[in-house]
Amino acid sequence: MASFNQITSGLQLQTGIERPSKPFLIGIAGGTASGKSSVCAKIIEQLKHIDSDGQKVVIISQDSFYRDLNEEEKKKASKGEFNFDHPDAFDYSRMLQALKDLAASKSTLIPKYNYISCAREEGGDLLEQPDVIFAEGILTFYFKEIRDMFHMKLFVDTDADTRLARRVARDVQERGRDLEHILNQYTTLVKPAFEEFCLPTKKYADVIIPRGADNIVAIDLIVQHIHELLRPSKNHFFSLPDVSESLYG
Ligand code: UZR
Ligand code: MG
Repeated sequence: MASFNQITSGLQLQTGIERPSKPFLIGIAGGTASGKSSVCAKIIEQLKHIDSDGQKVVIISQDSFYRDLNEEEKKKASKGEFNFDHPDAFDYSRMLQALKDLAASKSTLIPKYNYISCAREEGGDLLEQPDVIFAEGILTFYFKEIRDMFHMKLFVDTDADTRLARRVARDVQERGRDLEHILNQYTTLVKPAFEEFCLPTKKYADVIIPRGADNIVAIDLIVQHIHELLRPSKNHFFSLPDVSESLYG
């Protein structure tokens, strides 16, 4: 397997290559287990069907940008006492840099995060000049510099009980946790952090999607809109229509 350094040095060779048009960045936020990844997957699936130009579409997850923990923090994490829902848990500058690279049509290396060991794995995924980037995560709209990079912002608004039910199932099946640990972490850390840091970012969304991936009408409308924006014949790819003009003009 290639080491981190080998991949990053490959990356440096790549980073000088510029594409003529800029990629389109879509941010997707929402509480834990709200269905952010499923909404992205459904939008991408539908876009594939109607887009004959074959745009290169990728999803990046804020979870990939959890920062490395020190020994004390690792001990806390193993007891379910480290707050992964707090903005400080993320390597904000690394995520910003990755988005800046992609926005400038440069390749970038996305780190790989392991939920079971709660640590970054060696290497990462090299993303090469996508046309459309979906960036999803609980706090994607929290950091202003990251938030301001998105051409479109979606907030997935799923009821808290539905989210908790899904979170329990997912953490047991995929992340090897027991019920007591999950519920304790949810009530002491996940829920308060959602209310303090994630929910207030809903106001930045262009579109709020109730019920998440089940909301096929909202997803249809968003797909149509993205398709329109991406059509090569349209000049407003990067200058979205002026709202005041379209409302009152
Ligand atoms: P989504 N998370 C973990 O459970 N373990 C980790 O090592 C890293 C993250 C959780 C995190 C957050 N919180 O609620 C969730 N905790 O992943 C975000 N505790 O992922 O948006 O897919 O639910
Ligand atoms: Mg997720």
